[in-house]
This record gives sequence, structure tokens and C-alpha cells, in this order.
Amino acid sequence: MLEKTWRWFGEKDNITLAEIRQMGVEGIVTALHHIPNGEVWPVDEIMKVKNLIEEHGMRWSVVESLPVSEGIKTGNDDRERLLENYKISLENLGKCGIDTICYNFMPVLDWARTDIKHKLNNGAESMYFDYPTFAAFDIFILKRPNAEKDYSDDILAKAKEVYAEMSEEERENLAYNIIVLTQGFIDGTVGDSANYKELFLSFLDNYKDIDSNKLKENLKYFLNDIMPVADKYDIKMSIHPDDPPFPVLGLPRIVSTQADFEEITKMYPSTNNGVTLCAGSLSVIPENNFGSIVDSIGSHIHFVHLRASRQIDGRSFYEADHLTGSVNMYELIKALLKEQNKRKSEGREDIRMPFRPDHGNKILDDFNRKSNPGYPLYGRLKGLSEITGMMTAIDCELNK
Ligand code: DNO
Repeated sequence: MLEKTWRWFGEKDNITLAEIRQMGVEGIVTALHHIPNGEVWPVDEIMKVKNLIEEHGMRWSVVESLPVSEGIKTGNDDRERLLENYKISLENLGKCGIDTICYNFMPVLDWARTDIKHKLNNGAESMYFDYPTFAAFDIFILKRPNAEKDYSDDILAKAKEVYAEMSEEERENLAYNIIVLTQGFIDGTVGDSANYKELFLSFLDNYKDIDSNKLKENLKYFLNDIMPVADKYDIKMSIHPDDPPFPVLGLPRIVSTQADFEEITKMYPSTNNGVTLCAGSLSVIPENNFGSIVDSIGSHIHFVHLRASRQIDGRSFYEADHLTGSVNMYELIKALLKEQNKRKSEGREDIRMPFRPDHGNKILDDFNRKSNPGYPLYGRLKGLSEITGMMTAIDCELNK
């Protein structure tokens, strides 16, 4: 069985560690969210959180995320200082015995949805990415220079319609949700300032001379610099794929496919140079085949996000229930459990990849509770339970 984990947002989270423990969770996924992006994580702050988790009978399984600052992604003048800080944080985490770190290399925006209150037929609430609505945000609300050139005529026409039907308030909410609300709780780059749109545009502008080759070069530079520290402490670095896994806002994308994963795991030769297999993000590209991904880079998978999306058409999708989206969860879990057996036979110590039920739809009392977008209690618990049931059955079948 994989290690059962749960994302907890620290003491501000209204789900307590004691409650999480009751759900059969073994490990916690969290970050020092109070430390600003780019600053050093001190040992005493790390230990406070670690001890608290351990006092509740669990372990700090994964740091999600130790954020990679924009200056490292763009390779600007501040890069060396930011890398130095990153390495000190890594070293401090290593000294505290933390062994897995999730990070991403997505420019500016960590993830994007156009509707965070999408009603499903059964009354549950999901999150939706509607491509024409996103285009309307990009072209008409944000007014990114030359944005219209990135869309087909068909999408442009739909975006115009969508925009025309929106009220001023709806337009503002859309921009706020994309730039601030869905980013803030995971250490977003822009923050909640009055001129968030201008600020966001200026961040996008930093990428005007950065194409995917340049971004790859910067990722390689990052890995070559930090991986020796990760190896020294045997920390497993796990890059999270792009969400959504196609270019948005004219930004380059380099972590969207099996080929991308293969290229990245070769950028620095170490098993610790690994990936977070986020099924939900990857599933938006129908060609992404999980069996084949696990076959190819399985030994580098250090963390797993289990959820599923369902495509509407082209680039639009919503987050489905964990077992009923476009991910063949049975095949994926089976491939991961086989990978585990393989590690066992190779004598590897890190056989239990931590997984978490990634996101969840709002159901039941979730409507009366406050939660970060995508992280309601009951929807995630339902996902955790369904996945655990399926995993237990497959494990019995494979290892009887
Ligand atoms: C959203 C999450 C992402 C993820 C980061 C990892 O809910 O999947 O914010 O944590 O991209 O660096």
C-alpha cells in the first residue's frame, strides 16, 4: 500500500491534526506557509511543525511546496541569492529528517480554474476550467498585450460571447479568482493587493524573452545547483506537472507529458531527481498514459496526487470524482503497487510512495465549512476512502 497522506495548511487550517488522524491518515503534507516565498526556512520553525505532527501520531511525509521563486525560473539577477536560500532551506529540512519535497516550475501561476463553484448534476460543487472563459479573461479583462494571437478564431469568437454576457462584477471575480484566490493559500506570487492585475501583467512580462527551451535551461541550472544538497541528505525532489498541462497566457510549459518527465529526470543523474505524479493535472491530455509513464520513470516517482478530471471538449475540463473521471484509477494504482514491489526486490528503502487524495468536490457539510478552493473536508475524505478501498483490493490481488 502507498502511504496515506493529507494536505494540511498549518494551524490556520480548520481541520485539526487530531481529526486528520481519525481518518486513518499516516502522514501530513504541508509547508511553512507563513514564510514568504524565497526566504530561508529555519530549523526551529521546521521542527515546530514536525514535532506537532509527530505528537499526533503521524509523520511529516512531504513538503508541498518549497516554492521555487520567479527569479530562479526566469534566471534574473536575483537568482544566485534565491538559490542560496533554497539550498539552506533544503539543508535545514534534511537536518530535520524531512525526506520528500514537492515543487513546481510553472511560470507565475500555480494552477488555473475559471469557475471554483461549478455545480454538478448531483448537487455537489466542483471546479471547472473553461477555455473560452479563460481566453475572455486573458484578452478582455486582463488585456494582456497581443493575447488574441494565442487563440484560434473559434475560441476568440466564443470568448467574445462569454465576455459580453458577463456583468462587471463577474468579470472582476473571474480575475480575482484566477490571480489571487486560487493562488494565495499556496504562496502565490502576486498577493492580495489592490492593483493585482497590473502586478500580474508585470510578472507575465518577465517571461517575454523566455521560451520553453530557456525555461528548461533554467530548470536544469536549478537542478544542477540544488541536487547535490538534496543527495547529501537523501531528499527526494518531486516536480509537480503543469496545471493545466498546455500553454496559458503566452507562458512556456515544460512539465506536461511523459517526454517532459523523461527529459527532466535526465537533467541531473540521481533517483532523488524525481516527480510528483499528479494524475488530475496530467489527465487533461488524453495522450498521457499512466501505465506507460510509470513504466518509463517509475523509479523517480516520489509522491502521488490521485484525482481525475473530465474533459468537456478541447481544452475545457472539470474536476470529476476521484474514481469516475478520465483517469483509469485501477490501472494507475496497480502500476504504482507494482513499482513498489519492484523497489522492494531491488532493496530500495523508499518503497512507500506517499499519496494524497488531491482536491475534492464540495459535498454535505462542506457547504457550511470554510475551505481553500479544492480542499474541502468531506469531498477529500470521500476520495481518500474510495481510493483506499480500491488500493486495498488491488494490493490483495497482487500480493496474496
Ligand atoms: C493545487 C496544487 C498545487 C501544487 C503545487 C506543487 O491544488 O496541486 O498548488 O501544490 O503546484 O508545487
